[in-house]
Amino acid sequence: MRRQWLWPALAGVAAVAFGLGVAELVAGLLAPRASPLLVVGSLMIDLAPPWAKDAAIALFGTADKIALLVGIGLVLVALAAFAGWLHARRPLLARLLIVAGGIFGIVAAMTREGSSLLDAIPATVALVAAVLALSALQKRTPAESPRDGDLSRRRFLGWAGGATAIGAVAALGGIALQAGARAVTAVRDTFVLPRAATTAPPVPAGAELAVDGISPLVTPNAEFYRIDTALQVPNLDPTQWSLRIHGLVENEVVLTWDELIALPLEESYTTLMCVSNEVGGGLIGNALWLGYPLRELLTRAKPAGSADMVLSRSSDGFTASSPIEALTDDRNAILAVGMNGEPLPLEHGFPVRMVVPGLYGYVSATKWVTELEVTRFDARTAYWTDRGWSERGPIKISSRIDVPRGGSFDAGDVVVAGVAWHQHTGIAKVEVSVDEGPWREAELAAAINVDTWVQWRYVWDADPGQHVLRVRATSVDGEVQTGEEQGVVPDGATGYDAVGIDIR
Ligand SMILES: Nc1nc2c(c(=O)[nH]1)N[C@H]1C(S)=C(S)[C@@H](COP(=O)(O)O)O[C@H]1N2
Ligand SMILES: [Mo]
Repeated sequence: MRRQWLWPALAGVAAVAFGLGVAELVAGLLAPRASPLLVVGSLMIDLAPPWAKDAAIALFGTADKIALLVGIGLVLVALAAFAGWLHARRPLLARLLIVAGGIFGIVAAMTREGSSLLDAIPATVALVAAVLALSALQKRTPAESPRDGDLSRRRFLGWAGGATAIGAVAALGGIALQAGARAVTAVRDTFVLPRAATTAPPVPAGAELAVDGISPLVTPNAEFYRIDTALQVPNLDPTQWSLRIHGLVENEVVLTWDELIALPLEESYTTLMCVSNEVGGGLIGNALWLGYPLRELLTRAKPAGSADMVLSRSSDGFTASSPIEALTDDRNAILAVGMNGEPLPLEHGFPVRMVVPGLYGYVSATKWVTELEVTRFDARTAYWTDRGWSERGPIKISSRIDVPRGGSFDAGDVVVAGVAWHQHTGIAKVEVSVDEGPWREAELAAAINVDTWVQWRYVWDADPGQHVLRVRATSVDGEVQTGEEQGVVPDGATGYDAVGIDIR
């Protein structure tokens, strides 16, 4: 009877060990920077008041981080034991306690710099696995009767020990998988971008309109959309990286990282966009890239006159087919190493990616790029073209209403604003129409260059009632955005972005 608290408490500890172990493995596979233990540790470091940090360093010196993790571990064991004890009495409360712990882990993961939705998965897995394991183990806590006690005790210890062992093995696997990603993160964090030999012309005054809720002219890296097929972000050590240019060329070229960053690098603003962006969607972003012109590298390789395509390949086997003229004409098609003043974030292609103004990402923006094969469209196909997407992907002229995105407003002046783009051509005009009425010209902000989106705004004198706003853009070469609706497959969506507004 004395031990009535012991078995449930052990069940709690084993269940939490199982859950966290499995979560480490999931983190290793899907989200190497979202190990629940480590993100909680990082959150504690962020939240700790300065005196606590000083005290920890005074007490533990350089072992302060180990001390923190050991401390978190002890608190976890205590909480897990308590949850187990509670589960034997008030199962619902115990589950709530574990769920609260899991949510704390999710918040910790999501508040890390550059986190994505994937980073919420490990802590979610931990909480679900721990709740299920705890219910299962609780049912097997030993009977107290002297006759069956011994056997059921041994059986319980087998189950609890088994769960803990599975957790431990999973955790070890997960930690091994995470190590590679952490090593590359460390390399990236200490890498200082070389200075640009050619800086981008300053952003013109008036390019950024002061409208609440409009897309920022330059998209912060943490908010930049991410699209790729990489379940695990490739971990490329820059010192091991090289780019091979081969195929229909006179000279095969191999470029190493040291050679690349020693070249005169150029800065340029380019707006990148995904072909899967629906009209009005968010798969578009503008950044200041730092890189070296692909044109120069291809000149070194001397492509054959018969070549009409460059198939770029990433370390994880993704391929994109770019028309060779887009990489050899005078546009800023680059091999990029920097994004908004930082080394490329891991998810955006560290250490090296391509950026080509005017082409959708799937035919040009290869991240973690390691190979360029100079070839022909009739000889090679690329990852997405094999899956039904168009062989060529020039970006279509388009525009988006950022504000208002619905809702209700008072009658009178309502500021409508957004962005418009036709990379490598440029936008000449943006117009707004209310309830399919006449198109009225909006105010167009200065453009950074023809490869970037441009902001616009329109002051609408709104009458009470339900209204629908539409926007359309006209490019510098006179092309007017079509209202004909087409889905994203096979070569990008068309149609007008439309927003319903209620005016009081
Ligand atoms: N290696 C690799 N590069 C890739 C992709 C990919 O799946 N793998 N996706 C492409 C697509 S479809 C787009 S839209 C852009 C997105 O780049 P971003 O994630 O930096 O915004 O990357 C391109 N480069
Ligand atoms: Mo894309």
